[in-house]
Formats: sequence, C-alpha cells, structure tokens
Amino acid sequence: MEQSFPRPFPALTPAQRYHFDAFGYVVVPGVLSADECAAIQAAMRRVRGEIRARPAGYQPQPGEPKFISDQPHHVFIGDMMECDPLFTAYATHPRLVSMAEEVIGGEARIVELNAHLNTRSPKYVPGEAPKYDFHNGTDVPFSSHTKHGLYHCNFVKTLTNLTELGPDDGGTVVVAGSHKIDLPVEDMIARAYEDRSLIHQVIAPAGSTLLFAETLIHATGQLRSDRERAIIITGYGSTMMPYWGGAALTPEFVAKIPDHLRNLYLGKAHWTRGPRYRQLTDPVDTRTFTLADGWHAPV
Ligand SMILES: O=C(O)CCC(=O)C(=O)O
Repeated sequence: MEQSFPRPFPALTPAQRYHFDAFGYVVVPGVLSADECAAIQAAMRRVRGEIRARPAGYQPQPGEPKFISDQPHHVFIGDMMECDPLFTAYATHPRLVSMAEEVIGGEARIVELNAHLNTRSPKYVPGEAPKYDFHNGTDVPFSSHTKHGLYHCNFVKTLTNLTELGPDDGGTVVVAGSHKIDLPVEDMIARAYEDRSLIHQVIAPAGSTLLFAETLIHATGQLRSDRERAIIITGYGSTMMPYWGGAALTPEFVAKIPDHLRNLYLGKAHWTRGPRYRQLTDPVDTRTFTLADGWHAPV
C-alpha cells in the first residue's frame, strides 16, 4: 500500500505514543482545519435533515445512511460512507489511517464510519454526578499485543470533534488505563465511579482527534452547555477483520474504490497483516496531510 498511498509513519510523537500507552488514548490537536470541520459538519447536518424528512416507516436502501439512535437531542448516524465525498475523505485521511495503523501494529482496514450530533439531554440534572453509557468494543486478552514494549490493539477508533469541546461540551469520557486491564468491565466502571479521577474527559479545540483502542472503556460525556457537539468516527481493524459497520458497502461503491485503497476498504482474506511497528523514540513523520489528501469518492 505504501508506494501508492503515501502516509506518515510514525504518525504520533514519542510523547503522544507514551500517552496512548499509559492511558489507552491520546488527543491529537490540529488534525482537521476549521474549514474542514465546518464542511464535514455541514454534510452531517444535511444528512440528518434528509433522514428526518423521510416518510414514516421508510426503509433505507443499500448505500443510504440511517440513524443508529434517533432522539431529539442526539442522533447517531450510521451507514454514511456512500452519501458524501467528505466522509470517504475523512475515513481515508492519510494521517488518521496511519495513527490507526500505529496502534494496530499493522495495516488497517475500515470497519465502520459513524457520526454523532448531540445537545444537552433533557435528563440533565445540574449538580448531579453524571453516569455514563460506558462500554468497550473488544476485550483485552483477544485484541492486545505488545511489540518493542509498546501496546497494540487490533480495533481502533479515530474520533474527531468538529466543534470546540470545553469542559461543559460533552467530550468523550474514558476509564483511563482500562485498555490493559483484563477484569470484568462492570467492576472497572464501578471503581471509576468510586474514584472519578480515573475518568478522563476530552477537552479540545475543534479539529482534534481522540485516538483510542477499543479495549478502552469509553462513553459520550455529559453535555451541560447550550452548544451542539458534532463528532465523526472511523473504526479501523487489522486487514483480516470483517466490515461490521451496519449494511455492507454496495457493489456500485466498491467498484469505484481505487486500487491503492482496496485493502483499506475491503481488507484482505489472508494472515499476512502487513506489520507496522515503531520504537517509542522514533521521531514523528512531520509530512503534512489534509482532508484533500483523502479519497473523495465520486457520487
Ligand atoms: O459520543 C462519544 O463521544 C463516544 C461515541 C461512542 O462511544 C461510540 O460511537 O461508540
């Protein structure tokens, strides 16, 4: 893939890599510009409006987006890969793919693409210590390995906040360090509620990416402000893993995927997983990549 799909490696600075290892996540600022955030947000809001305008009982056709969750204050959009070229550009952004590969320790494939738009919940009670919908996507013993002393996980997410996230703006919360701890998830969540310093929350400028291992326990944070939060998330797995983001990609979309992105989109039915490893002290690859370097699928 490398010759035809230039991308940085390593994608993280040594300090970012250390932070990821210690806590199971790292927030990388400045991945998307203000204009890129605005453009993706506009596309997400357009899609939300189109889905809401459908007649009652409408069954989405192959390739059409849908709400995974639909509440007045919170929509969770799935199956969105085929409905706007900016979404494919996000999922194939070379720096984001490379961040995921650094965590996987090998070549990545896209396993899902989702977005959330949310405002304050009507259930919000000022002053009450929040409870979160904590979960993880895979378990520690199955999905983890180490190389050169660094932690790797075969299921990774790149979650970019398209709006500013101050302390009251509902940034993602995580149970720090849970990506390495093979204990029952509910026990770890209980400990985190007993000692809330274990719960870290994303507070970051728009355009920052939360890179995390899906072994890490995480949830949507509590939104207390009057602002709407917009985030877009790609899930990546090792190339041998299946696509699991809702409906399968349509044959029409698959036919458009350029050769150099076929493994990224479709994976590879083979145990050769294209290892990609760094040492902690390897300096970051500083080449600049923007959303324009991602693949804008023709519509
Ligand atoms: O809303 C968030 O910040 C987290 C989203 C999440 O947990 C998910 O999409 O699985």
